[in-house]
Amino acid sequence: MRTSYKNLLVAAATVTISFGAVAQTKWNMATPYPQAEFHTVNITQFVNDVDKLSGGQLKITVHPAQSLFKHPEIPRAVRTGQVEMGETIMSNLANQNPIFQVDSIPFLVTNYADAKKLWQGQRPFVEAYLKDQGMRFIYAVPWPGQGFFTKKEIKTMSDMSGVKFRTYNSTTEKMATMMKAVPTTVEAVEIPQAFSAGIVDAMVTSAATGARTEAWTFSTYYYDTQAWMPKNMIYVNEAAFKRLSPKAQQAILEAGKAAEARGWKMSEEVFTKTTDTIKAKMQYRAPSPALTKELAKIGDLMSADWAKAVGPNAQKILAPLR
Ligand code: PCA
Repeated sequence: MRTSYKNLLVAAATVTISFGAVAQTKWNMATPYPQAEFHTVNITQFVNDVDKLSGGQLKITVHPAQSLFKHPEIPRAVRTGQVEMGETIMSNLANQNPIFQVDSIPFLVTNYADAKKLWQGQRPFVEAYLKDQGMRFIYAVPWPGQGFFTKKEIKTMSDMSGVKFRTYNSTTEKMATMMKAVPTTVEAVEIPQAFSAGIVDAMVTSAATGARTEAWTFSTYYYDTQAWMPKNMIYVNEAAFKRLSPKAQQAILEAGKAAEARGWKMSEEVFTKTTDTIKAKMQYRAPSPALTKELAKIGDLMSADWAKAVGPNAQKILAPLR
C-alpha cells in the first residue's frame, strides 16, 4: 500500500465527527485472512457488536486479506498507531517472545479442551507482553488442528524429505526443516497461486484453510495429524483505546468477550464441517504410527527448546494442561 494512503487513513481515523451530542469515531482494522475464513466472519460480527454496544460511537472498518498491511507488518502497524486494530496469528510473534510460540508446537495439544487449558496458562503472558508494547489484547480464537496436504503419499517422515513445503511462519518453518522438507513461507491468501506456480508441493494448515482454498484442486492427500492448534489474536493500540469514550471502550471489551466465546464454537463447527468436505473430495488419511511417532519426536525437541527459551514461566504456562 502507498504511504500517502496510509497517512490518509491515519488522519481519517483521528477525526471525530460530532452528530448532535454523540461523537463518532472511525477506526481501521488490518487482518491477514480473507473474508471467507471463519475468523474474518467472526471479526465482522465483532465490529457490528461494537457499533451497536457503543451506540454508534465507534465504527470499525475491517481490511481483510492483507489489503492494508502484510501479515508480518500488522503488529508493528498497530504498535505505532498506523492502524488502531489488528489480527495476527500468535506464533508470528515467536521471534519477539517465545510465549507466542507455545500453541504451534506439535502434539502439545490436539483437541479443543486442551487448547483451552493451554490458552488459560498462556493468556496472562500474552496480555502482559502486548501491554508492555503499548497495545491491548482483546480476544483470541484457535484454528482447527493442523495437518498436511500433499501431492504424493507420505508413509513415513522420509517421504517428506526434499518436498517443497508451504509453511506460514518461523515456527512452522523450523518444524518443516526438522522434517527435512524444504520450507517456503506463503501467506494464506497466496496458497493456490504458490501451488499452481510450482513453488510448493505440500502445505501445513487446517481443514478449514484446506477447504477454503479448495486444496483438492492442487493436492491429493490430507493427513489429519491434528498436530497443533494455533490461535489468532485481536488487539488494539492502547493510546487509541484510551482516547475512546468509556462507552466505546466498554463496547470493545464486551464485544471481544462475546467474540472469543463465539469464535471457539465456530472453530469447532468449521473443523467438523470442513473435515467432512475434505473426506468427500480428497484421499483422507490418518497419519501412520511411524509418521506420528516421528512428528512427536520433533514436537518433544521443539518443546524442550521452547521451555529453555521461556525459562521458569514455561511451567506456569503449562500448569493448567498438566
Ligand atoms: N490456517 C492459516 C493459519 C493456520 C490455519 O489453519 C494458514 O494456513 O495460514
